[in-house]
Amino acid sequence: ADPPPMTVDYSVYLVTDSRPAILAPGRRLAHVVDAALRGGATAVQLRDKLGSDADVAAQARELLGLTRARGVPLLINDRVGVALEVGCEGVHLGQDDMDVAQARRMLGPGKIIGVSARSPAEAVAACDAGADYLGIGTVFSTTTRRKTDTATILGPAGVGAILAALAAAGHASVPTVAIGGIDAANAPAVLAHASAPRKPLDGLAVVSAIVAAADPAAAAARLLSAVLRARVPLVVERVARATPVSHNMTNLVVQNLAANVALAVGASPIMANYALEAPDLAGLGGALVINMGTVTPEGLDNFVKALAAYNDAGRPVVLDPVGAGATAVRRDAVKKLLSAGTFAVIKGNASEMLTVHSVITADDQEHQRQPPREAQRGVDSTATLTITQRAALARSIARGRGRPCVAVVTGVSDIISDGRRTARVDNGHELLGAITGSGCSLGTVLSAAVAAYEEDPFVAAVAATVMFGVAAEMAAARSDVRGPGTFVPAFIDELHAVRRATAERDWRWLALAK
Ligand code: 3NM
Ligand code: MG
Repeated sequence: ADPPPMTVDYSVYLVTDSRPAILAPGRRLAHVVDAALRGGATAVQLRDKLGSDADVAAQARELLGLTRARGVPLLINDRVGVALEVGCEGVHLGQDDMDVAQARRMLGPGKIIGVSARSPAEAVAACDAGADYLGIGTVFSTTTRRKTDTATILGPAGVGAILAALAAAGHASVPTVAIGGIDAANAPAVLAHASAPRKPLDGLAVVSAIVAAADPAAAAARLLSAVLRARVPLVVERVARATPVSHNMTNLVVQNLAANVALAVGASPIMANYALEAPDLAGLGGALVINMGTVTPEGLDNFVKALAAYNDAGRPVVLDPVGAGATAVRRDAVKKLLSAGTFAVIKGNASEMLTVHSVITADDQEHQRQPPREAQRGVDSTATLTITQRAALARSIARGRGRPCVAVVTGVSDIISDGRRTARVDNGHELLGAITGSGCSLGTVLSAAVAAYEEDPFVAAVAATVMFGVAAEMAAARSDVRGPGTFVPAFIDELHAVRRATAERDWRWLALAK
């Protein structure tokens, strides 16, 4: 039997175009695709209307080497025979191309067949015929396609109407991407206004926004961040509805703030540092936060036992390696914890994450016990890494050593990576750095999000980070907030307000999100 079609992440769907008007002369398509994949493109379609089948097949083989290395599907536009010949993951068919049934007969059930749809009728018909996903367009006028091809400018509202029709026809589960004139600037509007309540878009398909970009990796990353951001309300709502247990083994300083933050987002906090309770608590279906803010031999032993209990129960664990590089004891604690079990999320500032990284990559040799080059004072972040370096750090930790996780490197810009996708969150406020326990309570929000949104811990982590940062901005903007002291209660209020607004589908607060 053929394997089932791979599960595809359509978030950022790159469609190629090698014509000089789009792909600047002197640039190679493979380089652009490689950069886009690095930036976060999650699917690729080779679209070449001009070349011979042999040329397209050769190009496809080169791109397949890149996409396969990243677990991303490669589809070919129109030319079913070429897709069959090179063995890529599927095809994309326009309304004038081969019909779905015939393509299915040629390709078999294991391949992905996408179809372009310009109207509710075309969309429903394509799903009835067995399309695996739809490209809905043209959203905005674009010069990438000839004018005669893009007679139907749908606008975000027109896309929304097609989505609503799909839901009404029982096709809500067929993934959809919008295409045509989309870029990082208009992506938020497309995602907000083109999504019917019961049928949100699964992603954005772009040609020029990536292929013609000066920096295709950055362009793909910006698009990915926009798509992920649009999923934030989903996660916020899920946390509030599921009221997941957030079991915190944390330091004395932050217990109260972290528990209040958990309550504000709708989670159910349990502050319990005694590991013998962990098996019972793990059975409640929540998540555990291990916060190294206070390390003692007894504490570390409790961490290790609780980690095992949550791993055994298949429940997520968040590691907050507070002050990881500050002392040899803490560095050893990180080492012990990383070898004792698996973490769904590891969150720390750049200094802490540099230490985590050095522990993951160390060869267990004595010279590796030297403190990391990045000087550390107390638990404050002193590392001054560029965004690119932070992204590389997050990606490398996320890939781990056979133990993948979601890595969150906090800072003015927070970087989140699962090794395959990397997002940047610019929300937050400097007052978060002026109070104690803000980073620790982000760990608590992360735990609630990964517990409630298990299907994608990366999306959960992005949502938690956005929600946290947006609430800080809203609190800091309040006229009753005059400094760190008044900020704390306002911050808890605003986290709670985000949750309430989400329940009422009043997502104006998302406009704050950068
Ligand atoms: N298909 P850009 S619009 C390939 O409407 C394609 O089905 C469309 O290019 C459709 O992102 C389009 O540069 C071109 O606007 C999209
Ligand atoms: Mg076509």
